[in-house]
Amino acid sequence: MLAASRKWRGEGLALGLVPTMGALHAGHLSLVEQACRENSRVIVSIFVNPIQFGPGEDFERYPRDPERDGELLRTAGVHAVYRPSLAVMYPPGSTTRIHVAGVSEGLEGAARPVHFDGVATVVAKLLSAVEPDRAYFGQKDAQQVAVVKRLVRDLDLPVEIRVCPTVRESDGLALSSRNAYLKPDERRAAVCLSSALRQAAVAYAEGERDPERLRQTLRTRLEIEPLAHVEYAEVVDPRSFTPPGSLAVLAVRVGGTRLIDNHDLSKPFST
Ligand code: PAJ
Repeated sequence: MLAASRKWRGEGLALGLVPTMGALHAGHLSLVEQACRENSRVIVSIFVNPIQFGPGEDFERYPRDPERDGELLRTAGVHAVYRPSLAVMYPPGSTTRIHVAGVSEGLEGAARPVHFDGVATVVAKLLSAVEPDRAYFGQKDAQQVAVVKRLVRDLDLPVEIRVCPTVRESDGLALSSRNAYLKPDERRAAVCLSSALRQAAVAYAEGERDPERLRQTLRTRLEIEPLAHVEYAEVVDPRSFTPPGSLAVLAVRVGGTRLIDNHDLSKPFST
């Protein structure tokens, strides 16, 4: 366990953990703010986790800006930043991986086969190092939330998983470290994700429940955007990540950048 965690737990202080891969933006900071409201002490972890990136994905070029991240976290009032090295997280000979069967296998899991084993493994390790009372995750990565909740339940991990709403730009684009890859015309095209979710939420509010027609509403909006290539656009159950349900989930390539977004269609879409 981290020394800071041991001290604070010993003093009976409620401890929150916000796991991140750095390149922090207002989405991450909203998790930090909620954690600061709900706990006496907050630890943010920054670790670009190699095992959740597949071959040919963006591990090497993933944005890294440790100084700026540190400054933002100091200003936000975080009590400690945990930046484990690769050698601490995965010493030579460490081969164990956690596979959360079922919920991790469709959609993102199908598109990125090693991704959720890498996420589940690193989240379990971070929870074990920090032993927080609460850990904070963004709804932006809805399937990650479902995988982490299943992991915590199945392994009886003594932590409460808190889920925070998606923070968006004023035109609706969900904040993401990967938005930095978008060229100006791609940035304009990227609004098609939130726009598709908004249109599907309007259809749902008007009474549409047919999963195929809701799916078609999403696809029709995405496919009019020439720079966008749809990987998946589905309406699923938020726990199992299989149809039927009311959670619209999207993965779209805009130019060379893969973007994901989601929205619970039973709620109005607001930015
Ligand atoms: P990362 O992509 O850095 O995201 C850290 C946390 O911030 C995640 O819980 C993510 O859902 C949340 N987040 C990202 N964009 C957001 C937005 N626009 N609004 C609200 N929350 C947002 O997700 C990971 O890192 C990693 O997989 C990790 C959990 C750290 C394991 O390596």
